[in-house]
Amino acid sequence: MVRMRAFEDQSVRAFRSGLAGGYLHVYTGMEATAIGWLSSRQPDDPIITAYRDHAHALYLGIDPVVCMAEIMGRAKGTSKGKGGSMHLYSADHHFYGGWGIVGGHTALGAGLGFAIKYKGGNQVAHCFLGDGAANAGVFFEVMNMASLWDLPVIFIIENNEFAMGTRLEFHAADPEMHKRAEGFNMHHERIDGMDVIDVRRDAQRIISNVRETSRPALIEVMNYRYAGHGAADNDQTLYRSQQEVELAWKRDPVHRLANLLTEQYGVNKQILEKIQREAEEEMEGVYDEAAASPKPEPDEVYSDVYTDMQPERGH
Ligand SMILES: Cc1ncc(C[n+]2csc(CCOP(=O)(O)OP(=O)(O)O)c2C)c(N)n1
Repeated sequence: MVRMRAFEDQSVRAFRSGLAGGYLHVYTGMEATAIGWLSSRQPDDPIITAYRDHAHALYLGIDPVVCMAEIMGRAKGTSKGKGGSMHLYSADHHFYGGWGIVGGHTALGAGLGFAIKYKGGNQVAHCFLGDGAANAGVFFEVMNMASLWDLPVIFIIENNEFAMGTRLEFHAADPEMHKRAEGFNMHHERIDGMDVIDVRRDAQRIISNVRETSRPALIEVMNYRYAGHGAADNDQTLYRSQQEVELAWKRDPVHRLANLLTEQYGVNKQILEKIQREAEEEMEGVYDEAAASPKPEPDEVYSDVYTDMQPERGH
């Protein structure tokens, strides 16, 4: 968790220094969800998420330098520097993005589930989405098809209480979003996403059930977004108070785990401080290495595109 948070601090630094092109959204405060959930997956389970994707990529083992290089638009980035923060990707790590179109990737999540079933595998597809994305029309079609076709896919709504500049109560007719699965005859539940141990326990139970039955599920994980929507969201007073954010920090998953370790397992606080320091130093190094790495060659713009656009071929 502390590595992810330190990485996010450095990614914001990259954005503010003008080294990160495009937009950037951090996962700070939500770490227990990705870690608790992904620690319960089978290593070859396919994973897909939206644009708040740094933490998932790191947890799945993608080199932080390669992730930071992508954020900075460098040649060694996961997508050769063409995707940026929202488009981290690594098929080798079973990580299928990183998507910017809100809700659109849920159809790809169902597709990952379909592929598993078609090939007769025993994997489960994990599709993370935001609470705002759960309002997109496509998601209702996706839930219907996933259930109708018995796809082994879990839709994990990371409910951080906000969708860009609006709050849950203002955008969801029923703020208990997991209940939407009822209309599609699909298992659903809401779980606490601020305690990494609890998330892991719940995820293990839910994932093994989906793996056994090949029936999809909709899980709403409650957490909180501490930072603005994106790195350029500087005026949050339109949708929340400072006091609310301060209260949420009291539930911080990193502090919660630290308290558990010190109070129940007798771990020395100095050890935790050392881990924290090492994570910060590591990510400062990641920033420097990515910033020093080369930019893509101009010709690279023509590769990995759908059509043949080589200028020498007259297109
Ligand atoms: C189809 C589409 N509509 C609108 C947007 C603009 N947009 C970007 S993020 C966002 C809010 C999404 O909120 P949520 O799904 O809750 O994710 P969070 O940012 O909280 O992780 C919107 C509306 C978009 N990217 N795609």
